[in-house]
Amino acid sequence: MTAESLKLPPCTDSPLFTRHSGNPILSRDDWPYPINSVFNAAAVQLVDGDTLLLCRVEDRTGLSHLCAARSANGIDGWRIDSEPTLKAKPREYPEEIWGIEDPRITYVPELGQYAIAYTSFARGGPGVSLALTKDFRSFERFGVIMPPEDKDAALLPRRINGYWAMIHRPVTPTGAHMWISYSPDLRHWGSHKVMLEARRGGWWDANKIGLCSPPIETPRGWLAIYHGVRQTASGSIYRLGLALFDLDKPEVCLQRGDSWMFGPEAPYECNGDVKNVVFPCGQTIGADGDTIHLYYGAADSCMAMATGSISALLAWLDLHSDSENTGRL
Ligand code: BMA
Repeated sequence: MTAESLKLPPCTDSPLFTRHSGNPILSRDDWPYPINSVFNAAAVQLVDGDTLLLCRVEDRTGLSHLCAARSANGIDGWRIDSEPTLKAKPREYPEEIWGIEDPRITYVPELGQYAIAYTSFARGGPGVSLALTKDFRSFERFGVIMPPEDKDAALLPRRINGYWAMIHRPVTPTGAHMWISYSPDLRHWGSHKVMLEARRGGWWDANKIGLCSPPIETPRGWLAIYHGVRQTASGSIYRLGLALFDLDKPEVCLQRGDSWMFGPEAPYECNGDVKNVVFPCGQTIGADGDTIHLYYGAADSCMAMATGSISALLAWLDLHSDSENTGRL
């Protein structure tokens, strides 16, 4: 039963993101080859101004690969690669035998390359793999950098105190929390630290949390949109929350929103292969340096876009912080 089918008015107390009127912006009917669904795309603005979405595409075997779609305005006129852009290579990388999923892209100025952190899926469960690319046509693959069970990873765009920093979401006996790990070379990872914990109990983000799009660097800190999962008698609900982390010590949470600020309400978010899911893996920032174009998978079936503002998100955090659950206590 959705808000739509109950004829409830849409929730109006969270106007932080406005859905594009043309949503969904990409769905399986747009694809140049037969697929089941397209969702959970990474996003980046290329130097020529095009928006590139690196989409998770599930074919009709049920397994996923990644496929690039480019557009001049980030909304329509998508030029979609005629075949998969990045596919599992299970002979070389057996940890990808069940496909690759949910990428996040970070442009790394020091390397002059894009880093793609993605989920590789195999019998041992999901793990985090890494690849570098200059052009989204050829890729340098690093294989698994965080063993199962782990996912929802993104690289920070610059070194922190000399080390690369990767946010990820391992599942440990204490739960599914966000961690950060450091590396001198992008291959060997250590100094693992918990960044943010699932809140448990009745909270909207009680059961699992994970990073959405790569964090946005602001003068006040790394601004991170994360997903929170609440398990209910009729399934999981995936909603979005906000947290701010220290620029020089990103494992330190400075502020964490109390309520969710975006959740499944539109029909394409409430109905699909997996109901009640909004799942962003990327955003682009407008020329004003403030507007966020948030790209998100909806109901594990299609891609949608919503627009927000960095300054409005920071102002909201000041009004809605939950000081007891930043992780600093
Ligand atoms: C998560 C991931 C996402 C998916 C979501 C909802 O665990 O697997 O790819 O969108 O579940 O099914």
